[in-house]
Parts: sequence; structure tokens; C-alpha cells
Amino acid sequence: MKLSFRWYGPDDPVPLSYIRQIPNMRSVVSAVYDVPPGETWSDESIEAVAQAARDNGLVFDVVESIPVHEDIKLGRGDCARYIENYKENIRRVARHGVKCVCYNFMPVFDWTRTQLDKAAPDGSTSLVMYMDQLRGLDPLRDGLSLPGWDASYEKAQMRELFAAYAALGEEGLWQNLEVFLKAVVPVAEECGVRMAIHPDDPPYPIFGLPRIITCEANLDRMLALVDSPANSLTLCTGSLGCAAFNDVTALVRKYAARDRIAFMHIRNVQRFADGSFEERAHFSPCGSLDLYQIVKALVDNGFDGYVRPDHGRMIFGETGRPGYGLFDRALGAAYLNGLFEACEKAKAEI
Ligand code: DNO
Repeated sequence: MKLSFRWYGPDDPVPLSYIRQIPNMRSVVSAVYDVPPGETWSDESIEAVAQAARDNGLVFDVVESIPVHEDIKLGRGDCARYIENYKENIRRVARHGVKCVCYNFMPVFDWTRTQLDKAAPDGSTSLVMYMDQLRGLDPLRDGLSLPGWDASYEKAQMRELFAAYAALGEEGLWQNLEVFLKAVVPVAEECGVRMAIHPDDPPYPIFGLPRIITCEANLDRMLALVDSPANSLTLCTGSLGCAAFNDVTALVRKYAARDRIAFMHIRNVQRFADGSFEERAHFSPCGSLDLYQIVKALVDNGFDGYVRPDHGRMIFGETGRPGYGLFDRALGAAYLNGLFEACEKAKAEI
């Protein structure tokens, strides 16, 4: 596996000079943040990320994310131009050494939580989703905004988008995903890039918006749209694993065996009976997921893709971007190194 770490560019409070100190760290997962979603990325901006990585003994070979413009997801307006731009962005990042592009196909919002700083008994804080809080939330009314979301929408624009997605429905979204993939995957293939779709987080419809990258049947359907290793998954254990209907270890085993996982996001969550969940420390006993079994499923299947420790808690008094502090993600990386080393050595001894 290739160990990686997400970095939000020069404005990230976590510098690359610290990230490089994590044992076995190899790849920087980043993006170009100076143009709006849908536009092309300049060679200079891409090169600046690559150079920053090199200056710190790291490699910029994973993009997270090239955002998919809402017009592509809705199959309307400037969709054709935005798809051309997307293809061009794949070609450009590939020229600078990128091998994997993570993206999502979630309408309007990226990941959703109801609280970003829930305190645990040990004094750490983390992101949580509580169903009773969720029921009281209406993004159209509350002006709700989360760090993963595109904050540029005006309320009227959001209302219009909600109406458009209601009219589109799940099947419409599937059709537009198919159009997108049939256009971009051949370009990715030519450039030696693997497209890696991120599951919807959480993996069910939210605020009445359709969500389709949610469960085994839908992952199968998505991968069959274009049957190529360039059309692969970002398998996010926390996103899929916050729903009890997903057996994450089984999903990892299945898609790793078929070489359809390009990128692993690894973290733990504690699920509750009503569907609520809390993000927890990576260590298996801290949550509902068995990270040992997940890593073993990867190692058993010879996985050699990218892995990054996903969201961490805020610990040791750190403040910063929720989910993306240094300390707990570094603990997560060290734990993952241990699990991979143990599983790989055990496999070699058999
Ligand atoms: C959450 C992340 C997601 C992910 C996008 C990919 O922390 O894993 O925001 O980057 O969904 O497009």
C-alpha cells in the first residue's frame, strides 16, 4: 500500500514539513483550490502542489477532489463544457504525475454531520451525526454550512437545485453518472489515471436529495457502467460503515479481489441503533468497524493502492479544520502501518 495524507494547500494549518515526519508517509493527497468547481486547473497551480510535495520528500500523485459541477450531475446547462473541462483536468494532473483522482457524485452537499465538535468523555472532540438533530435541520431554512460543502450557493440557488434534483430522482442521477463516466474514463485510461468515486456520506438520501453510491448493489452497478480498472472506488470505511446494512470488511474483500479499489479512506465509526453515529479513534475496539479485518482483506488480496487515514478526532488541544487535524490522523497512520506490517509479515510466513 502507498500511505498518503490529505493536505489542503499552503493555507492548511498542518504543514507538509510535519506530515513528512509520519513514518512511511509517501503521498500528498491534495487539489487546486484557486478556481471554482467546473473550471480548468492551471499547469502552474498543479505544479505548485507537486513542487511543495517534492520539497518535502513526498509525491503528489492523488487528487482529492476534482469536483463534478452540478450541471454534470443534473445533465443540464453547460454540462458538455464542464465534461470537456473535466477531461482536460485529468490530462493536466496526469502530466504532473497524478495517478488517482478521487471525486464524488453527491448532489449539492458533500459529507454531512450534525455536530463537528462533540466532546467525548476523554476530552477529545469529533464529528457526529445524531438523527434527532438531523430531523430538526433544513439547509434551505437554516443557512447551514459544513466545511466539506461548497459555501458559494445563495439560498435561492440552493432552492432551485433542490427542486431540480427532486425532479431528476435517483434514476436520472444514474443516467448522468453513466454519461460522465463514459466520457471521462477513456481519458483516464489513456493517461494512466484511476478514477476513484467516493461513496455518499452518509450512504442514504439526505434532505430529500437522491444519493446513489451507497451500498453493495449500487457499487456493483456503478462499476459495471464502465468495466475498467480506471473506473474504481475510493472505499471509505467510515462513509459506508455508518450504515448497518454495509458489511465493510466483505466489501473491501470483494472489491480488492477484483482490483476495483484505487484508494482507501480508513477510519472508525460507532453506530447506534437509531442510525446515529460518532466518528471515533481508528483503533478497532473504539468503534463498530474491525480495522484489522479490513486491512487483512486488503493484504490477502495483494492491494497496492493508496491508503489514507481519514478523519481524526481533535486531541491534545489541537484546533483546526474539523476531521483534518494532524495529531489523531498521525496516530491513525501509525496504527495502519502496524496493521499492514503485521498482516504482511503473517502472510509472508504462511
Ligand atoms: C471527507 C472526504 C470527502 C471527499 C469527497 C470526495 O472528509 O472524504 O469530502 O473528499 O467526497 O469527492
